[in-house]
Amino acid sequence: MKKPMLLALAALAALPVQAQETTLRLVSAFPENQYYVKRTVEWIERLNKEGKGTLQINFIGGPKAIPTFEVGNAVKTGVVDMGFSTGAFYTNVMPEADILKLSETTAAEQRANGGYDLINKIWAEKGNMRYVAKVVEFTPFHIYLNRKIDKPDLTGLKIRITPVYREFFQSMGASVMTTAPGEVYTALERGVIDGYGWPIHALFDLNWHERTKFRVDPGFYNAEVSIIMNLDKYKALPPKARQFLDQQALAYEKQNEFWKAYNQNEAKRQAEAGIQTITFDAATTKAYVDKAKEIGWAAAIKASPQYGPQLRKVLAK
Ligand code: 173
Repeated sequence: MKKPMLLALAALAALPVQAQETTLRLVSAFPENQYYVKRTVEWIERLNKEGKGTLQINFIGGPKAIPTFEVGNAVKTGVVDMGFSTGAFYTNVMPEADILKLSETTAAEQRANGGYDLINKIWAEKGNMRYVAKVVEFTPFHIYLNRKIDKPDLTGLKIRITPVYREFFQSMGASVMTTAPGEVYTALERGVIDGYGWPIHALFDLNWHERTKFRVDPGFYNAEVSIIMNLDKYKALPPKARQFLDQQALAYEKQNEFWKAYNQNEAKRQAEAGIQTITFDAATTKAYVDKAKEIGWAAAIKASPQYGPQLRKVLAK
């Protein structure tokens, strides 16, 4: 080998490994004290340990950094690289985002049946986003109330919502008010709302159990919480970093069975905290669950005549 070549090789070898390291900034649309967020921060810590020299994620914070309903746009425009959010929080980017709550197939099934690819096609086209992984599932939503009802009728009640619950709750006569999770405690405390829509879990993270008397059973839909990423940033990742991210995110998604036992325990904790369940007779219960689904898909297809029906094929059972 000629001397200049050797010198060039020596110079290459001396390059610090960090030269290829990419750092991505991630914000959470959920409050930082929510367990989801803590679990994701732990995932990031592990990723950062293994990703030295390849990929690092810098957790910026929660809604104090970027308000809940702005995280989607921040990811779309590249103000931040990544978001930890749910579709209902970024319907201002694309109405399709909220349709994922209607998933009856699992994230794993959606990876296999074309659903994950379809979601990514839509997210890329309409949101300039990569849908990296779903990390909360197997989690129904419920109505929580401070006034007792004996049938699925919310007439005269003011209920906090996000887009997840809008059409279903309105169909039961509720008057609705959209707020980020961070505003629910104060709204309950001040009596501004009589109840709220929320998953089976995470009441305790935000102390809402202190201000909640009833939960209506059964639940409906399937909470979806995921990691999303600016598409340009995703495409610009060095191949090794992208592979590493995909693999780490998929490993995280594969732990979703975790939520099954977690949710059972959360229901138990709610009972122990004195939250009473409201149930209906069998026929009313069936009508309630069927109506949630019917109204959800009708709204989805109205909001996205183009993609609603395609999503239904891969999400519904
Ligand atoms: O109620 C909500 O804030 C909401 O839409 C949601 C969605 C997924 C997980 C948790 C909450």
